[in-house]
Amino acid sequence: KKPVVAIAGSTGAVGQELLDLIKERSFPFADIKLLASARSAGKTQDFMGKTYTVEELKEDSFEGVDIAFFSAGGGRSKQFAPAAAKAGAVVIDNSSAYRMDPEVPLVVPEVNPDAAFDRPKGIIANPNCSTIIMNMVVWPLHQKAGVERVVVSTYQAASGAGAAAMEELEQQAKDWVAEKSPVTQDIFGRQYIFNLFSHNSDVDQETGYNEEETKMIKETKKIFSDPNIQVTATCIRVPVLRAHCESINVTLKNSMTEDEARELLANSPGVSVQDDRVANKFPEPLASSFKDDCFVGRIRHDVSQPEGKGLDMFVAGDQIRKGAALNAIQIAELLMSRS
Ligand code: 2RA
Repeated sequence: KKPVVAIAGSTGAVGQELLDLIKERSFPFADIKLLASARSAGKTQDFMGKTYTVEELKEDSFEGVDIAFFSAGGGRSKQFAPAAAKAGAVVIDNSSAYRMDPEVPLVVPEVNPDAAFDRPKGIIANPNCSTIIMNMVVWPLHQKAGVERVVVSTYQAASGAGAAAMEELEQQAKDWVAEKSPVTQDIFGRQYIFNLFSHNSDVDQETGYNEEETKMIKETKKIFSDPNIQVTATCIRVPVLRAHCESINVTLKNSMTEDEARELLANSPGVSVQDDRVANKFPEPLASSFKDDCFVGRIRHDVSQPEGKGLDMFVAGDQIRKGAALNAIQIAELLMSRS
């Protein structure tokens, strides 16, 4: 039976990517409901030869819906996901609203697929984009050699802050060329072009960690079902449009050489190795944009550790695809594969 699919937040960057992926991956559906704010209600969108009208997201929007994707912010998820689940839909929520809820599985299909089938609330949470991208390359190493500790530094794209942030980055480039000073600064309140800055999420005044860093730490422990894995993160916003990059250092329990790591990662689902030292060709955000895989390179023995004990690597992944919409669609495909 083909599912009736709803997309709450259909007009946003992730909502639009979900539609693109439904088409691109021939995800089966009997009907699609596009849901958004009252401001967007009434807008039409042509999709696969049919014209759909955006409806206002309401409690009763989910009658007959089988799969409800949410990407409309944590507040909307808190307000409407329970009603969607009550109406019988499986909710796949891209917001942070339910990620740490013990009754809500937090799923990366390549890592913990079975967790998706234990969902007491009828809700499955999609992890934070920077967490997904890091987990995609750390998980195979953790399975094979055991990872004691992860140190990750992120280089996060504008897309993580939404379509408006991407538009402002482009506008700042135009302002710079036009010698407009200061450049347009509505989203981040500072110059973004030719600059970088600590991730714009709130900072814990006690620990000094921001919310993005805390998500990477807590979500990884939940997704890996390993409260003992030690993670620390520094999350930075960089002037790149839609792919996140991450520098990752792991400390291993059991020995693994860089060649073994490279071989393992090359055979890991959803991961592509780009590690050409001769040509100095390694993952880049532009080359990784609009791609499904997470690209990993700079794989090397960590010389500050005994041989086999530590590895350094550099990863790039499309924030809107694997970081959000693709992971959500893959969760839905996983559900369909076992229904
Ligand atoms: C960001 N991960 O990149 C956060 C939210 N998508 O800003």
